[in-house]
Amino acid sequence: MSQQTTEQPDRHYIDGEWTDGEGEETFASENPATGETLRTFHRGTQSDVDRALEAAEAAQEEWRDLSHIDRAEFLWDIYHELRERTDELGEIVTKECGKEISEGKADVVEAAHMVEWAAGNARHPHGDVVPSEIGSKDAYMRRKPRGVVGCITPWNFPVAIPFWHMAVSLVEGNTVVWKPAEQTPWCGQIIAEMFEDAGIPDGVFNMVQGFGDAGASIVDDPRVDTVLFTGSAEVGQEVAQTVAEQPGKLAACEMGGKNAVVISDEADLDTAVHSAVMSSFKTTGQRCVSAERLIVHEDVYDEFKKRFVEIAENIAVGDPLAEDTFMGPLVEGEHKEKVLEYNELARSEDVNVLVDRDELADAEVPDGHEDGHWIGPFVYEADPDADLRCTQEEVFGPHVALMTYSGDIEDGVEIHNDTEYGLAGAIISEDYREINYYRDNAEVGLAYGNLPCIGAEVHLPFGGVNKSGNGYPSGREVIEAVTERTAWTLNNSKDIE
Ligand code: TXE
Repeated sequence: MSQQTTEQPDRHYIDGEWTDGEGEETFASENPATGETLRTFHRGTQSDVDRALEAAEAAQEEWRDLSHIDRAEFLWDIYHELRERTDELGEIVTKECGKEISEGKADVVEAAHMVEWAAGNARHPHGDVVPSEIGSKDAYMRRKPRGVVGCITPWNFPVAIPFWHMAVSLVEGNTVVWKPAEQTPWCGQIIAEMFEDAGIPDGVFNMVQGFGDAGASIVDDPRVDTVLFTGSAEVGQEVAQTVAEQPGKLAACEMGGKNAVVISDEADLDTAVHSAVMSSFKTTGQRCVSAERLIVHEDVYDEFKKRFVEIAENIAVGDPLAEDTFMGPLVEGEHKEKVLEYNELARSEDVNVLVDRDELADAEVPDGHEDGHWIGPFVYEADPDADLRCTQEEVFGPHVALMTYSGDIEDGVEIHNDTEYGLAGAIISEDYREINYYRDNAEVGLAYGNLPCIGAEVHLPFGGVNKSGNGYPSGREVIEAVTERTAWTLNNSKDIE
């Protein structure tokens, strides 16, 4: 890995070369647990994006002419590197985005899974042979690459999500221009180094570091055939609108949620408490599938509340590199402000606060970490019939509403679906009829039964419904956004039909 001195900020990777780019500005990546500057980077401009797109277009023809299997070879090298360097890279993920160390490593492992799946898929069938209406004809569907794919990724899975976007795109024969999140450029740097080490041909993979303006330049540019975006609902909607104005261009966006776990009176309470704690507090609530609403049947509510609150009061917040830490810091100061504002909003909306660890006691903050972006769980009871912003808007932190329902599972699922989002949700119940009802009626793209509302398997689709997204920028379905389908019919007889 390249070493950095403060005089030499890290660069963009464009057309097989490291470049400072055209801009004057640099920016820093910060360790959210300590506030220390980790590395500095050149900030990408529109002209850097322009050069990257030019390179990606120029590399298109040769890259698409390679076989899937040859293209996958580059990815296999990266797969092995991700596996061999999991501990080292996991530590960098933790240092840069603050998630606790086992999650930092899991981020790298998930990236390896995605790369393995995409590269392995090169040897699998890539279309359909279908019967023709006419006996003498062969009819089948072929896939072709769309061309240039623009990838815009967030900070919360800074290694896994970029590979979710890029691995399938590349194996299918597209070239890529990628902008990592501005909070996690070091992870971006390492991924670009991996592509360089794997010897990927010039221009096939390009990375421009920077902020939303560089992202917008990618989205706007007519040379981009598909945009893959994971991030906020606001930016995702902008991306979808811009792309809709350019005929022939596609966008697949995944934009978070206001996810819920329904806990039935038929639930095993140990499973329920474990699932709720993992769903709400893992990654300090900063997963797109994290649950901010727990909808509990009134018959088991008191017992559930007692156990959940006790854990939330005592959950270990601290140095994410320490093995006994459950929750690391929030990713940055600005994000902490946002979460605190939502906690304040909840108080002003007259909810009944049960756990309030907004400002951690000084004693809880580890030595040398006074400038970290610490926060503890905030848990409250809310009326599901009240129209509250705090139970409707995504907070992206350890901010959890407990709500009750009475009657049947239908009532619980009605509250579960009462949000504009639709990414993920879970049901905890021992009654298979309730589970089936939930599976068929929950308005989400990812549904979990008797499991925490977290986790993803790369060979499943990953995406939401309603305000949570359109298309699937991740998981196996990404192939639909990055390939064209040709319906091919071939006449095998001498008669012209
Ligand atoms: O997202 P942004 P941020 C949610 C979560 C979080 C909020 C804001 O609620 O609190 O979003 O997070 C790039 N055109 N999620 O600020 O701004 C940006 O540079 C093109 C949920 O990180 O959407 C970054 O690379 N690109 C989510 C990426 O978009 C633009 C995970 C995401 O940034 C752009 C992260 C523009 N106009 C946050 N503006 C999930 N789905 O899990 C910014 N970007």
